[in-house]
Amino acid sequence: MVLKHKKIPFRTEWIQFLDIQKKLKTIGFSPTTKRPNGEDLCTIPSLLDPKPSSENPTLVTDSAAIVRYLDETYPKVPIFPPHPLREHHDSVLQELESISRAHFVKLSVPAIAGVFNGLDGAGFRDRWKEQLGGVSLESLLEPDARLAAWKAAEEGWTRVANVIDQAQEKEGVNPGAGPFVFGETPYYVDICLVARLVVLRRLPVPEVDGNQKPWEVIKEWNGGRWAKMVAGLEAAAALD
Ligand SMILES: N[C@@H](CCC(=O)N[C@@H](CS)C(=O)NCC(=O)O)C(=O)O
Repeated sequence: MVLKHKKIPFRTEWIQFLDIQKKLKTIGFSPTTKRPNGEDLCTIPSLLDPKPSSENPTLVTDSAAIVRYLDETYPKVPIFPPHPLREHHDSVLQELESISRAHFVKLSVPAIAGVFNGLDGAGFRDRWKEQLGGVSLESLLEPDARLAAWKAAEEGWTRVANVIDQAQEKEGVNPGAGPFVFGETPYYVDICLVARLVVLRRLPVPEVDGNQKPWEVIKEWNGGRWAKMVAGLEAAAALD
């Protein structure tokens, strides 16, 4: 989404989940992090920029590092707002990260597992069970767990909305000026918010209850602000 937003031409290479380690190591990417058992872990997204040359490309891994690299290397369309908005931008992002870890993972990750087939699906489920300290993705789909996750997600997004409202008030941003955190111009934080929402819209995320379609519910949260933000980024052509 950042590449699209910055209008940088790119090609996506899709990798089977169980091939990620081998493929990235072969290209020469360094591990991003460690697994709970201490082993090195290479992760996607990873970026290969044929710059300075295709024989000597720049390799960047980890989404935050990729975004920093793209903004420094291709500054024409900035992805971060100027100061003092930058501090508020980062506070909203931090709040989003905290709700993502706590709740989003419980809704979106089981749904992502649902679209994998065969061995890839099993590998993905095992990796997440390890990440979640032994909690299986199947157990997150139990009705009680699912309803608790939806309730927590709604509360979490309301916390994010409050942080945005406070930032807008402090900086004199007119909320009517546009659907994004700072009005009419989208920044990295808007892309991150929309990316989390679009997963919940596109994937077969188990429904809030038997009758409601998840996106129909999310659309109504916080006075419809998230639906407007998604539509705004769609209009800015940063989404498929
Ligand atoms: N901090 C990394 C996390 C990325 C991440 O966890 N990627 C997962 C897939 S969503 C991965 O590549 N896992 C490889 C594996 O488990 O083998 C980022 O934001 O880019």
